[in-house]
Amino acid sequence: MKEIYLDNNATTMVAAEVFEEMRPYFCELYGNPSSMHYFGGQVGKKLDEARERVASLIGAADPSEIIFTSCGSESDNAAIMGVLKANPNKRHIVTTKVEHPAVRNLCKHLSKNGYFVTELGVDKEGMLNLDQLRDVITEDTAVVSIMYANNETGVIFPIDEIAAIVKEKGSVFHTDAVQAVGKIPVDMKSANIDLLSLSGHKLHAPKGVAALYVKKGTKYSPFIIGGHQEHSRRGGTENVPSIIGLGKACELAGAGIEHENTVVKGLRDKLETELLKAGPDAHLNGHKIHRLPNTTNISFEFVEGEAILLLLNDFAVCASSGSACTSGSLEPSHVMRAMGVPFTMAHGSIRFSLSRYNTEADIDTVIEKLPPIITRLREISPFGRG
Ligand code: C6P
Repeated sequence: MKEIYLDNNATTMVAAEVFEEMRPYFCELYGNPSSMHYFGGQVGKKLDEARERVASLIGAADPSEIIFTSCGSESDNAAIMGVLKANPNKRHIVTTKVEHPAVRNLCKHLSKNGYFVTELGVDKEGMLNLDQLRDVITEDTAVVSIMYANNETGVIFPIDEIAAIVKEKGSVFHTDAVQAVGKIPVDMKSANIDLLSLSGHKLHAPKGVAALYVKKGTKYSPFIIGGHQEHSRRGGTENVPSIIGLGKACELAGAGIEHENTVVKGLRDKLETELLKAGPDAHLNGHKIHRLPNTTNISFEFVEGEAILLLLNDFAVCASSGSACTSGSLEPSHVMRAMGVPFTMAHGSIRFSLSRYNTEADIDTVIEKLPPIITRLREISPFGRG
């Protein structure tokens, strides 16, 4: 049985074109891009091309603003730590209650180590109150780190407005755009974003490669200290094949962004509309409009999300109950809690995240198979409704 993969916010398939572009850089063109000889030099040129392709996708003014890293989590850590190290007199960080653990747990760690962290809440649709943001930024605020789009619900924050507020208040703005880049247009020229994180495996590049954008002029100290790689902003020999893959994936994503926001969104909307018809106890989590085109998060009240996923497995349907790195936890996700989703709903929340490789037949299978699963589980529900 071929899998119906609807967990693309967890990770994506490497695109065939990406794999082909990477292939020569394992066994043939394996030189070190920092080497003086011609053999390394040709790899260095390909690295420059990848940097240009990443810069182009996010509208960076200059490719030198892109630093390659090992994962989205490293990009997030490097952004926050890099700004804190460069601004040692400031001790305040502003973030939100719905960030990915790469930001949230780092901020928790920092709050136990001499920093003061303000976590902004969200409303029941997962949206921020921008007046509150304006109120909490002080002269002591070293960095504001707010995600572009939420990995569990797909909710998109008004990043341009947020960046403008942070600028007006004189602080530095980082956004975790790991889920946004490649799915919606992201443009560094039109926004006052100082630092932005993205990750390869969310946009059909391999796992283990990512990038951090640092706008020219931003005070930043390297997080990984080592050699002169990445213009002395990230030590360590570059993961050449994967970076080349990331470059190609960014080129494909730029060309495919319209498809994402028409065809993929159309499939997502069909799935969502039909599943919400499954009964009055099915609810959408997150803002109906301000959302990534590929993501829907639906709660099936009085049913365990993990049980739904297990039964979907029988039909090779792959989805998730939240983010991959917290799966297996019995607690409702921090995102559902922050949105005030009641316990009986938060426990039955399922994230479906699509990609350009999904077909109408995939969606039709889920629409056919899922409602009877919900009915069956409700009959044996431990939550008192059957
Ligand atoms: N979220 C999810 O299932 P890595 O995996 O380190 O390249 O990226 C981490 C990361 C950072 N920020 C956001 C918004 C993310 O969604 C992720 C990865 C996956 O939601 C795996 S936990």
